Amino acid sequence: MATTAAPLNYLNNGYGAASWLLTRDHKRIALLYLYSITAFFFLGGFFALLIRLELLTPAADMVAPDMYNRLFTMHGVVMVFFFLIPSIPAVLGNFLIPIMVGAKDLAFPRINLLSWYIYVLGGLFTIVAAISGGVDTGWTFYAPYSTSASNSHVILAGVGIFITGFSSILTGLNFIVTVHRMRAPGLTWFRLPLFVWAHYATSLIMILGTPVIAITVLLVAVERGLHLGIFDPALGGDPILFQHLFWFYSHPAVYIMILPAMGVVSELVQAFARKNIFGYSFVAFSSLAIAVIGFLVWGHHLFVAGQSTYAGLVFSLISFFVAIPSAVKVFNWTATLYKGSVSWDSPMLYAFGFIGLFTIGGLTGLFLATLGMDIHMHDTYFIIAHFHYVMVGGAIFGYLGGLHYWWPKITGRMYPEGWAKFAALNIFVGFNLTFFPQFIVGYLGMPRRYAMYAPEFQVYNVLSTAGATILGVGYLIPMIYFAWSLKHAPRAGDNPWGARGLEWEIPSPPPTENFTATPIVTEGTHQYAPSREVGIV
Ligand code: HEM
Ligand SMILES: [Cu+2]
Repeated sequence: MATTAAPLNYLNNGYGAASWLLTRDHKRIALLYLYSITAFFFLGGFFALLIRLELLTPAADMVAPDMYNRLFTMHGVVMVFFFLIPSIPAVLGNFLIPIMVGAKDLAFPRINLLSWYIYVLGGLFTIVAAISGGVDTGWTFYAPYSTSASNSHVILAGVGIFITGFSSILTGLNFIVTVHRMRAPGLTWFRLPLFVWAHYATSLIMILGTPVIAITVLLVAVERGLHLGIFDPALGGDPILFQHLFWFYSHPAVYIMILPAMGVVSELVQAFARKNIFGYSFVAFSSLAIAVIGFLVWGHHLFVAGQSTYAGLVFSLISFFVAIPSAVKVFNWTATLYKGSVSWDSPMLYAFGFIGLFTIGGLTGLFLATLGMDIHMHDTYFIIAHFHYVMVGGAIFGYLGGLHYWWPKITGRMYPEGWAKFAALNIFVGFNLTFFPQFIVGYLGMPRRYAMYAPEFQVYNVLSTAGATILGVGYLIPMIYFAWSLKHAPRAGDNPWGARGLEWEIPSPPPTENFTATPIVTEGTHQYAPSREVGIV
């Protein structure tokens, strides 16, 4: 095979469908995920486009209200369960974690492949649900509407989410075992890259939280199909129980989305400021703290659901605590930048975007966690703006930053930096134009989830739709230059950024088994300067 100049790597080591569809190489599986989540991203984006077009005018004139309900539900379901939750862990985590710990693969390569198939199967159910008319309950599936009243494809979509949940659980399991058991000699816990710490914490949430959402959507399906009284009061059930179960997973799930992005930003800040992270152990432990405290705050979604005021106060207080480890990260990134020799390469632009936008998203989360404020703002566009600042401004910026940073490693090619900077700017401007007006219009009282609205809100909605158009173009540009780069861009070399870390010490693209010899680690893997090591393990 390897007769030509190109050395054997994971990409040219076997061609043909079977070598991909039956692969056990974590790097190939990462690419399988990359293709499939990208497809879901554009499907979810298509629904978003239709939502924004409908909202250009106050009347429900493009689609009927019932269709509108299906559009925003499918948008949420696809983006949350099939794009954001798998995005960074399944693509970048899968590709990088074994390399970052100095291993040949994840602990369970076959289970890794299985988790991709499970993901695809769950996705197919959801696509069938979408094609046959969609779901109209909102991504939150609130009962008893979902169990009794809705006549859309709740069971089909619910089963799709149930199945996909197992993919998440298996990925988390694989990461945890890999980090515990597969670290190279000398790679102690406190020498691990922060990207690995963030994924470790995320994996804990995946394993402990996902079973709860899985059983909850299954119970909705069971109640719908068999009329057992679980959530519907007319059958003797309790709808508030549904909300507790749903948010017990879905609040921690927001950290499944944001923690890996924080892991990416920690790497980017170090690489492009050429400095060791400020307060390594604080940043590492703040991931764990977020994972743990994140499980205790779900009640902030139930402030107006009939939960007792006392419970509301307690959940409000604990929600403030969860902001502390998030703030620790933001402060430590900022302190790392201080006096660093910062270069403004495109991945770093996303990191800067993340830091600013996540801060806005997190702080508005605190507004909402304030009991009295939330009573005014609940179910308005303020909520939509809040969570898009964290999910898009945070998670997607982290994902794109990471994809740009590691693209040369993954493919062996650079991408056109000028276009990359332009796209990053485009996305930043488009994003803010889309979602900032929603804070205002939400505060003014525009409720979420309606196809029509009062005419005085139109100007904000026109701004949002204009922004969404710019944002959409911004997302298409990287698609084009990434595809173009595969054949036409210059070769990247092993370490184009001059960055530290085991992944930059092996060839690009990496060989199938990552390392020719097991690396022996003698210092923190991401040391840009000699520094005191923390902890001895
Ligand atoms: C500083 C930490 C955060 C706090 C204190 C916080 C607080 C809140 C509160 C109180 C709500 C409920 C508002 C309501 O419905 O009345 C909410 C909604 C939401 N938040 Fe956050 N949040 C935080 C971070 C995040 C992050 C990091 C994400 C995602 C990556 C996120 C995603 C969401 C989503 C998706 C919703 C709306 C769910 C829905 O009703 O559809 N939040 N947040
Ligand atoms: Cu929450």
